[in-house]
Parts: sequence; C-alpha cells; structure tokens
Amino acid sequence: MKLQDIIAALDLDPALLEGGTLEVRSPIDGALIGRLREDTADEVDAKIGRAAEAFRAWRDVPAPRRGELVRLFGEELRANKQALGALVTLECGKSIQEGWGEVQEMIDICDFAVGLSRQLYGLTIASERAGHRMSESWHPLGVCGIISAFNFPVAVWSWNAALALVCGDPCVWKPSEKTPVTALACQALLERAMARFGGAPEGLSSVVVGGRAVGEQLVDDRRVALVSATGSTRMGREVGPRLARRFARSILELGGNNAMIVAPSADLELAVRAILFAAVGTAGQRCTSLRRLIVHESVYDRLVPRLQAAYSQIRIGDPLEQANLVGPLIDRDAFQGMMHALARAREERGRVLAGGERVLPEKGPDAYYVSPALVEMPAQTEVVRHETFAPILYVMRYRDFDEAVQVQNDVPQGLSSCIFTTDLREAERFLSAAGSDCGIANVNIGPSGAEIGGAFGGEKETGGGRESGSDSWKAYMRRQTATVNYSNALPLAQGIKFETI
Ligand code: UN1
Repeated sequence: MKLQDIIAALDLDPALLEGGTLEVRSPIDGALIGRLREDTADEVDAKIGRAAEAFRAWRDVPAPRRGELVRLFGEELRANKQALGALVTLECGKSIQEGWGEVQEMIDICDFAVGLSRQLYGLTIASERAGHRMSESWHPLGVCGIISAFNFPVAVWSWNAALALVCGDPCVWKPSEKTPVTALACQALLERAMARFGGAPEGLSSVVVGGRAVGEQLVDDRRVALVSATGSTRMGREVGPRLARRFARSILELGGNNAMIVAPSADLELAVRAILFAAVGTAGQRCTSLRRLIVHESVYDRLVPRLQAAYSQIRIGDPLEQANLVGPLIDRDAFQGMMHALARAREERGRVLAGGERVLPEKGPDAYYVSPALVEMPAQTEVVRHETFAPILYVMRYRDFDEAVQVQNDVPQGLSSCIFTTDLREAERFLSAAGSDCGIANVNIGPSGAEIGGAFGGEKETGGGRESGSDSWKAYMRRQTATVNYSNALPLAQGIKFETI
C-alpha cells in the first residue's frame, strides 16, 4: 500500500500533512511522508483549556454512555484496520503483521474498556460504628496527558485513551515526533466516532504535535491531572519529578531489559521460536524485546547453534511485504546506538555469533536495516545491563537456578521476564516473591507480546506504572471514601469521647 492509498482509505485530510516544519520520513526508505504543522505554545495551551472545559461536561455523562463512544471508536478501528496498520508500518517500520497486530491491540482495549464502563466498581466497607455505612466511589480524575513513543505509535495511546474516556477523562496526546501521522489518523477516526455518538464535548480528545517543549508544557500544566508517559528511563527521570513537584499523577512506562532463562528441562523447539519473535520482532525495538538470554550450561551447546542457524535465515527487508519479518531501525541514532553497544560488548569480551551489520544499502542512505545480532557474553557486563533499543541479544551461561534468577534481576530495569522450563518447581519459584522482580513474568512464553487484559508495566527504572488491563483503570480516577451516619447518635471513631455538653 502506498502513502496516497492509505491516506485515501482512511479518508484523512491530505492538508494535515502539508505546510509545516516537522519533517516526517519513513524509515523504510527515507521518503518524505509529510511536513506537519507543529503546535505553538498558545495552541497547546488552548487545547489543554478545551480539554479542561470538556471535563466538566464529560464527567457528568454516565459511564456506560461514555463506553458507547469507545465502542463506536472500536468499530472505526475494525473498519480501518488494514489501512491504519499499513500506516503504522510505513511510519515506524515494523512488519505489516505487527502493524495490523497493533491495531488489533487497540480494538481489544476498546472492547475491554466498553465492558469496564459498566464495572467501575468501588467497595463497601464494614464500619466500626453502629448505624454507619462506608463505601468508596470512583470519580473521573481530570485531563489525561499521554506521551507516547515511536515503537508503538498507536496502541499505547489507545490503552490510555480508551480507559481515560470511559473513566470520564478528556485526553491530550503528544505522540513521538517520529510518528505523528498515525496519531492524526487515530484522532480523525475518533472524531468520526464522536460525530456518530453525538454530543461529545469539543476538546474531549486532541493531539499536540511537536518536540520536547510540547511535552514539557503538558507535564507542567496544572490543568493536566495525570500524565501517562512511555519512553526512555532518561525521559522518565525528567518527567517523574516535574509531575511530583506539582503533585500530579504519573504513569511511567520506561525502559526494559528483559531476560529469558532457558532451564535444563526446557522445550527447546518452543524456546527457539519464542526467542526469535521476542528478540528480532519489531527489530528489537519493543520495550518488552528480549535482550538477555540466560542459558543452562547443559543445553547451551544445543540451543545456541540453532539460534545461529535461525538468525542467518531471518528475512529482513521492506516491512510492507509480508514475507519480511524484520524491517528497518527507526533512524540513524538507533543504528549508531546499536553499533556503539556492539563495540562495547566486544571490549567487554563479548563475541558476536551472528549478525550485527548494516544490510540492504540499496534502500538508501536514510534507511537503516541491520542484521539482528546474537552476542555471547562471558558475564553480565555493563553493556548488558544497559537497554539498547536495537536487535541485540546477549547470551550467557548459568549453572544453578538461584544464580540464573539473580542474574535476571541484577539490572536496573524491571519490565518483563520469562523462563522456559517444564519443571513445575522451577516455574513456581520463578513466579514467587523470591523469583523474578519484574512487572511481567511468563513461563514458556517470551517476554513480549502481552495481552491487553493484564496490567502492563514494570518496576525499578521501568517506572512502576501500570496501563491497560486488570485494575489499571484506577489510575485514571479519583477514589472517594464516604461514611454515612444513619443513626441518631454521633459515635466517634477509635472510641474517642469528646463530650462538650
Ligand atoms: C512497548 O513496547 O512499549 O507486550 C509496548 C508487548 C506489546 C506492547 C509493547 N503488547 O510487547
């Protein structure tokens, strides 16, 4: 699918892609997608203002009715899955299967949110006082700012937006400046759903296009009650304290450095397939990508040669062609980051067993295709402890289970983790309090490709936030504890006596 066809299929106004200063290029071949207008500080201010205004109306709309808007948005996504998925691929370079998968993830969260719109439950609590009733209610919180990254340009926004909208919160979205076109397309689809819905307040959802300054404005504006930010740990270190300073809420979804332990009893057939998808899918540019492989010494010599063979057969190329599983890196910086990490790995006595080179030069000077790298490391050295957003998989040996878990946990990040084992005791120990310290821990599944139904996020430098399923919705609402006295007396809690007359 060509850009023009995608724009036409989505019925997107071509004027949105012209006349601005933000050049957006496809990583596939470096071709220009558009020159987008960037929002000025005044425009950002006005959009936040309209969102704050919209909040006053939207919070009064019954939650199941708010769910109806998200249901209609899900319908728009279903009808436009092919084209929007292709636009995702065109703009961020992930394989077309994954581009469609990303839109499916949006549809899934919409379905989840629609159901949730009738289940924003609070507790009733036994009061210690006679004739008293205690309960908690969940109320809409306020404007939700969403800062998203290039690698999941639309799905992560939708995790936030679908929940925020049913929870009663308007959204202001700052997409990555590398992938703003997919954001404009999503906004257009949501506006179409709003038109069918009838009566959604103006400013309920908006996109702000621009760089760092736009993000900072969202973070610092007192009218924005919650900012959900996805990106690097470096970004989170700035955003987190700024939000804390004004007592705003944050959901941080930052770096990952995800490992797989391959135990002696592992089904190696399954492990190889899981390793490939997790390590080279999305060209290693998921926060959940597999970056560390911790292999028991008894299976090392069976597993690693199979991986080497598999790595030599990975189909790299234009991600719009279904045969190719690995597309380009997002840009030159990503390529240089990868080369730098490989050089450091060599300095730290690593041995590149496969890949690690720039390929397909015919795609042009601005298209950075690489062969995914498999690197044997003597230990978990500094470079291994660092997240490099590129397809590098470091392989290490272990001897004893506790040592493997200790290595798995001994990194600053805590997003996702997994073990391949058929030993029930090992699996359960891995999932126990003394096992993996990550927000996500899988058995016989790779670390990436989580379903929306679970809470998504991680510990330590990953930032501690949770998005998407389970009870993540609570972060988008404020909890109110209410105690009602229906007796004729006024007993005080804790049995305190305070008799004035
Ligand atoms: C991300 O890389 O920021 O679990 C999100 C996964 C996807 C989401 C990744 N469902 O790999």
